[in-house]
Amino acid sequence: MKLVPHLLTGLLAAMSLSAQATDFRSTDIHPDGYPTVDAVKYMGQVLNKLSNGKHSIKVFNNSALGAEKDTIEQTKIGAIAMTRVNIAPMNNICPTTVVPTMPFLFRSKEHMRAVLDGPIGEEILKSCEAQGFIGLAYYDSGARSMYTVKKPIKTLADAKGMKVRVQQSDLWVSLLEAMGANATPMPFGEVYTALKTGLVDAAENNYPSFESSRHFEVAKFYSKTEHSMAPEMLLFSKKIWDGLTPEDQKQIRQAAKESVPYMRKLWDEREEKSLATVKAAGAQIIDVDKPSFQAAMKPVYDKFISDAKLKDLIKRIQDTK
Ligand code: BDP
Repeated sequence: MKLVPHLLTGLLAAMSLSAQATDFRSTDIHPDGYPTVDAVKYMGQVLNKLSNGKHSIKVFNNSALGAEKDTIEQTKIGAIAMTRVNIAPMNNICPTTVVPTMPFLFRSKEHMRAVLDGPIGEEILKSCEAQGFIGLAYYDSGARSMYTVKKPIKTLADAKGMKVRVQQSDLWVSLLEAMGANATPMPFGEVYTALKTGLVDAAENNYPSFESSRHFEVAKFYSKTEHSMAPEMLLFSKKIWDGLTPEDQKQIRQAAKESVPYMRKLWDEREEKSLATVKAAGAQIIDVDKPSFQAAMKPVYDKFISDAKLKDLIKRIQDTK
């Protein structure tokens, strides 16, 4: 008779433990070995340690659960716990995310990191909560530049009339239109075929994505416009978050933060490696007349940095040393 209550208590304890212990599902469009994917895996290890084995993260990479627009939606409704995406597909959803996406805003990698690590970065992450996302961290994404199939871009005039793939964001459409190009928004996974079949003449990205996606095989002219340093974001589902204990939440935040320096180290190494790989494969790295591109961006600022709050954020970023 005495055994029964003990058994029951043990059983109940086991049940409640297993009800709380979670393997959080996270997504990425990149393959294994890409810095974003490996950094989220690392975050999972840190979380597992911090939670004494209670929590871990399972990464579904290679667009296994869909393109970024889809995984953002799945995160919002709580079908998945976390998604690592570029900030661009959040532009239409969470208005302040246009700020770090703006063309020629950051002066350098160091400037970008200083801004995103500080109160401005925090403020922008926080602003996505109202739309159902807990912004945990930013990851690096380097500088994005144009690459073309047929002829190199050297000046702004060369971009005129080109069909250019962009991310699914109104800001990105305007940015390319300001260069005189025709913007075609589409998911990353479709770009290789679009370049190969001539559906688009060009795309734009950083070295690691240009290399890892093998776009360099079809678009050999990489023109260093370095027009945006739109970072990556780590977004957690608010719906799932609200059901976690404050302790869980603290551990997840800490694990995400700890994965940032790890990611940056991988990123810096990968940028160099990717550049070497594409060059060895015959890609041409071309210097451009950058001021002509910069000067063309005024309409993009006029259109997207319209209210006082966004103007203030831009000013504070420019003033950050
Ligand atoms: C890469 C980002 C990825 C985006 C992709 C794109 O890492 O999140 O999906 O660009 O252009 O640099 O869509």
